[in-house]
Amino acid sequence: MVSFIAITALLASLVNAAPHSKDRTSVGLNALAQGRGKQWFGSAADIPGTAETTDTAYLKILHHEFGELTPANALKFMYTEPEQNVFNFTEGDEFMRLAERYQSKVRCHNLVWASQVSDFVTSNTWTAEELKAVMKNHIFKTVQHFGKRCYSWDVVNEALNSDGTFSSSVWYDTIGEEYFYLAFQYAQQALAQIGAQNVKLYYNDYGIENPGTKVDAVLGLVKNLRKRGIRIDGVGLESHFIVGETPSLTDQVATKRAYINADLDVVVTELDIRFAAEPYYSADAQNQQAADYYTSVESCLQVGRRCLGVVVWDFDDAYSWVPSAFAGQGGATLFNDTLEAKPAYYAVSEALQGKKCTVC
Ligand code: 9MR
Repeated sequence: MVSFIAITALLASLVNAAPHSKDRTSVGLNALAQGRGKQWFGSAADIPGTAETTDTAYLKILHHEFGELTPANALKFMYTEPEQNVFNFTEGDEFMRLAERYQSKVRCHNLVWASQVSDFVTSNTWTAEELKAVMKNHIFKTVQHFGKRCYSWDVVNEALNSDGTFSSSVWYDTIGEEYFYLAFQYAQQALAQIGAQNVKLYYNDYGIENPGTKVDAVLGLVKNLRKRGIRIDGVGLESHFIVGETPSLTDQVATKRAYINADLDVVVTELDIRFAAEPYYSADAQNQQAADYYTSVESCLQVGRRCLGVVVWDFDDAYSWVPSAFAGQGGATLFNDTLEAKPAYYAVSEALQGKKCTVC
C-alpha cells in the first residue's frame, strides 16, 4: 500500500515536472541551429585560468548548448607572445583540448588588434619594416602552431573608427594602412605553408551590423584585399547591443546581405545585449531583451547558409565582460548569474525552431 502511494506520488510529480514550453530543449541550441542549416550556435569562454574553468554547472551547459567555442582571451597576442619571439601556447592548447573534448569548432581570436598586445610591441619604437617583421613572426608562429584546429582566424580585429577611418594602434601608427593587407597576406601564406588553407580568414568588428559608413569601409577593405590577390573569407559581426536599441531585423538582414553579396561568409561573433541601467530582471525588461535576441538570431536565419551561425560572448551574467567594462550595465546574456535560462534563451530557441516568439 505504502509503495502504491509512493508510486502514485512519484507519477504525479513526474507529470508536474513534464516539459512545458519554458523547459530548455533536450537537444541544445547548437543542434537546433544545425537543424536550420547553420554550422553552429556557439559561445565565447574565458578558459583557462578563471572561475569558469572549474565551474562544473557552467561547463555542463557550455557542452550541452553550444557547438562552437571562441577563446575570450587565451589566443590574444599578450598571452601567446609575451616577449619578443618567446611564444607560450599553453593556455591556447588547454582551450583547444576542451573544445576537442566537447567536439566543438573553434573560431580563433585574434592575431592583430590594438588591445591586449604585449608590452614589447607597444613600448618599443619601431620602423615600419621592423614592426612588419614582428607581425609576420607572430602570425606565422601562432597560425602554424594551432593549424587546422582553428575553424577560422580573426586576422585583424576592430581596425576602424565609426566613421570608417583606421583607428590608432601601434600597427596603423607605425606601418600605415598596409598593415591590414599584410596581416591577411601573412596569415594566408602561413596556412598555405602547412597545407591548412581551409582555415578561414576573417575581419571582426563591432558597429558593422547596421547599414552605414563603417560597413561601406569594411566592404572597401575587402575589395582592396582582393585587388591585391589576398584572401578574406568572412566578416565577424560582433553584435554587442543594448536592450531596446538593437538594430532592427530589416537593418540586420540588409547588412548581412551586403556582405554576402560581396562573396563573404558572415558570423555573428560576440552577441550580447546589455541593459544600460537597472532593472535587468523585471518582466518588461526581460521581454524586450528576448525580442532583441530573437531579432538578431532571426536575421542570421533569414539570409541563408552564408550566415554560418551565431556566437554569444559568454552565456551567463556572472561571467559576462559587460559589468567590468561599463559601470552600472549588465544582464546581457542568455542565463542569469545563477545559471537559470532567461526569456532571451527561450526566444533564441524559438527563433531556431522557426517558431513565433512567445516570450518577447
Ligand atoms: O571578453 C574579453 C575580456 O575578458 C577582456 O578583458 C577584454 C579586453 O579588451 O576583451 C574582451 O573581449 C573582447 C573581444 O576580444 C573583442 N571584442 C570586444 C570583446 C569585449 O570587450
